[in-house]
Amino acid sequence: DVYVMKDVTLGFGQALEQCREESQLTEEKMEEFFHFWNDDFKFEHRELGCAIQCMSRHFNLLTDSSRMHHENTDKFIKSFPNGEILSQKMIDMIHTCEKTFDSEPDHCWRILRVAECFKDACNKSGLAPSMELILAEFIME
Ligand code: BOM
Repeated sequence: DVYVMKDVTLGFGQALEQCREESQLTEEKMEEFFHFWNDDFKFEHRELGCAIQCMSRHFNLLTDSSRMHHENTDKFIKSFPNGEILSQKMIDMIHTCEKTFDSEPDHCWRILRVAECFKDACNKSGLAPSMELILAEFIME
């Protein structure tokens, strides 16, 4: 559900700082990863795709061909509270998106398209956490 998605996103976002420089993602292009779920979040900078690739690598979620590593992604999602209720669904959605954009040879661009497709799929299935929910995390701290 949306609470699990919130936790997984925020966990994944922990790698942003390490990856920002390597991906040449300026603060101007993206402030914070939790904006990912904002309705007006833009999927237009190739550097964002490179940053998501770097963040995925940080958690060992990619294969040698920069596709999702299913087993490691399953373990990663299940490392969050109640992750097991969402793991297979998320993996299926990401994999379906990967197949749609498989002909894109540039890893950064392909991953950017996959991320956008994943977000759309989450919105359609009611799994996207609202920004209110994400921000509540920071207010409660
Ligand atoms: O083909 C490469 C697969 C990489 C796809 C990454 C899509 C995810 C976008 C970022 C949102 C992340 C929230 C949680 C990710 C858990 C895997």
